[in-house]
Amino acid sequence: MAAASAVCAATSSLVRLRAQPAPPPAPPAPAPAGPFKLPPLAYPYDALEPHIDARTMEIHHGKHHAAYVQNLNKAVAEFPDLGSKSVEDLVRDLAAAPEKIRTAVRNHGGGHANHTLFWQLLKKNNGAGPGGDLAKAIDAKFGSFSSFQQEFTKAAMGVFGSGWAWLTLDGKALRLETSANQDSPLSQGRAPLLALDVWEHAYYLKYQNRRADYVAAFHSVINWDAVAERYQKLAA
Ligand code: MN3
Repeated sequence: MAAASAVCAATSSLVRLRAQPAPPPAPPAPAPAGPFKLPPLAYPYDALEPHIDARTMEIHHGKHHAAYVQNLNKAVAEFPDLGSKSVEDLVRDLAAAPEKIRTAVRNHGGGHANHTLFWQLLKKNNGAGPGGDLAKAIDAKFGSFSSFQQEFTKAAMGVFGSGWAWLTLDGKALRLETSANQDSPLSQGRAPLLALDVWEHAYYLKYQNRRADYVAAFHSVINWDAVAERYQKLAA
């Protein structure tokens, strides 16, 4: 027995010698510090179920939006003056951004601004539409709320590839428009009231290629109170 133990001990010290314990995994690189921050969602990831699923919200906010913020911070790192501007101001005046980072500001600044707004406009509405002055303006522009819904859906379906559908203010007039990639109507001098992300990352987990189903579901999670509040403030 003693001999067997000795062999065992010798073997295990050999094993210890040969197989050094693996070093602990390196901690993930800390996100580079920067002036722009990922705003927390004001509701849980599952708040929009079943229309927009929790897993999509978690990845969309925690990975995709976070990446836009991170890449924007990287872009502005050598231009500290830009960090004192709001992301909306950066996107509103792309020409003012140094040429070297103008495309990054357009893409990642746009991505940050667009998503920040998008999250604020989502809430299960149980079929309720807009009220007040916005309702009147929608009726005046589109004929009726249901015509607006159809037109908005058509616009969202018409975005080829990745982009956004928007209800914006052009001066004081409502306007339906779309943009490619992360381009924002802010860069065109217009104020976004309602935004719909039609990048596949916004819906693929639940809807795969069925953008029409996602756009139909979106109408159930528009926070019309928030949109009406924007209209009140921006069209005043
Ligand atoms: Mn997105």
